[in-house]
Parts: sequence; structure tokens; C-alpha cells
Amino acid sequence: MSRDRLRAVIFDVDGTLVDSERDGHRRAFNKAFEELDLPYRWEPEPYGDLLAVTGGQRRIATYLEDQGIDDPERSDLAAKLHERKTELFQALIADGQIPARPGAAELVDDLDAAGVRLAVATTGSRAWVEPLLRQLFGENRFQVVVTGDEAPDRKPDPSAYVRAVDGLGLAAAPDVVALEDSRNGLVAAKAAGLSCVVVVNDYTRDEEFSEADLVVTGFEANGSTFVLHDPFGLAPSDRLDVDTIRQVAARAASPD
Ligand code: XBP
Ligand code: MG
Repeated sequence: MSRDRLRAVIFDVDGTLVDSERDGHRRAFNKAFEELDLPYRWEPEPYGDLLAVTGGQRRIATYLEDQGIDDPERSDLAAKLHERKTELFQALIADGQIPARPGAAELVDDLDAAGVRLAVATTGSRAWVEPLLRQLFGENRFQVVVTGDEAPDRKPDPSAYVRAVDGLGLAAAPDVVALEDSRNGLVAAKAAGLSCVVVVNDYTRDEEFSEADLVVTGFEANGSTFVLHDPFGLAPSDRLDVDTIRQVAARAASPD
């Protein structure tokens, strides 16, 4: 098996590189609701269902629609709430309250040291994505960063991944590996023609990941179950490492 088939790794941000939804975005949305004197509060568990709608402004607008608020008031309010939510989330980042997932920074370091090209494809907004990546992973760590600002169709639309691959000067192919945490992200990566390793979290653990090339519970083993789905039988036992991602790319690119 060729060991040099891994052309690049493209990371999702929310839920993958960082544990940002439950105690990050959700708190910022709730604070924005409070500041605008709105009665809405998103509790941790139902917020998991709201995550099916990607993009914060779209998530708010869908929720307002469910509350019976019509356009143009709905769109105006969603835009206003999202603007404030973004400021509040930036403040959480500056305050060090949005952590990297355990083992994520080590994997980024190891991939970088191994000369693998790194990019980001996220549905989140550039206004917070850039400072967060800088703070947790270092200046200019990712050669290409595509955010929801440049790919407004949002995942599961593949455009963020298509743009990231293009920005790296590569052709979309299974030797480019996406790291994702959600079904929406997996569908986006696969529709772009990439391999995909899924690192689940508590919100996404029960989603459907049968098309994934590997599904694990974290970057590092944390308890008894680590590998959830392993069609190539690569089965890393303790952590998601560079060699495993190389093998995923090689197997996906030449399955026989
Ligand atoms: C992340 C999102 C984002 C965040 C909020 O999805 O859908 O909308 O929840 O960020 P993914 P914004 O991990 O699939 O990219 O408020 O900036 O949209
Ligand atoms: Mg995600």
C-alpha cells in the first residue's frame, strides 16, 4: 500500500476541532435572545435537534419560523440576533472558553510535522473562525480556510469542501481526507468526492455514518469504545494518528 497518497486533510471546526456547540454557540445564542428581550432559550438537549440546520443565522430563522414569526420581521430579527451572537461568541473565544477537543491540536501538529497540507472547511462565520484557529492552533496553521461567508449554501452542500480543495490547488479525490463530526459534514465531504473520517461527539454519536471511511469516538481513546465503524479494518486502538489517516486515504483511493 502506498504511504504517500495523503494529499491533504481538511478539518471541520464546530464539533470536530473544537467542542463549541453546547457551551459555546448555544450560550451565545441564549445571551443574544436575553439581550433583545426575547423569551427564547435553547436548552442543551433540544439544541442537538436544532443543529440539523447548519449556519447560525439560518438556525435562528428556522426557529423563529417555528415560533410563527413571519418575514420580513423574521429575517431582520435573525440577522440582528446573529450579529450580536457572533460578538458574544468572539468574547467567549477571547476569554479562552472554547476548548480544542482533546488530542486535536496534537494531530494538527503531527500532520503539519509530517508535511501534510492542512485546510479548514466550516459552516461557521469568518469573524470568529479566524481568531479561534489562531488562538488554539497557531498563526497560519491552515493553508486554506473556507468559512460560511464564502460558502453560503452551508453543509451538507459540498461547496465549502470544493472551495477548500480548489484553494489547495488539488483535485477533489479520496486522497484528500475530511475530518468531520456530523452527518451534514460527512454528506458534504462525500459529495465533494473526498474521504471522510468522522470523530463523533455527544450530539452526533447516533447519526448515520455508514458512508464514512472510519468513525471514532475522539482523537484519543477515552474509555472502552474507540472505533465505531471501520470498513477497511484499520482499527487504531488508542488514538487517531497520521498513519491511520494515511491508510484511510490510500485505501479509499485504491480500495483493492
Ligand atoms: C457548524 C454550524 C455553525 C455553528 C454556528 O456546522 O452549523 O452554524 O453552529 O456558527 P459545521 P455561526 O460544524 O458542520 O460547520 O453562528 O457562525 O453560523
Ligand atoms: Mg461540525
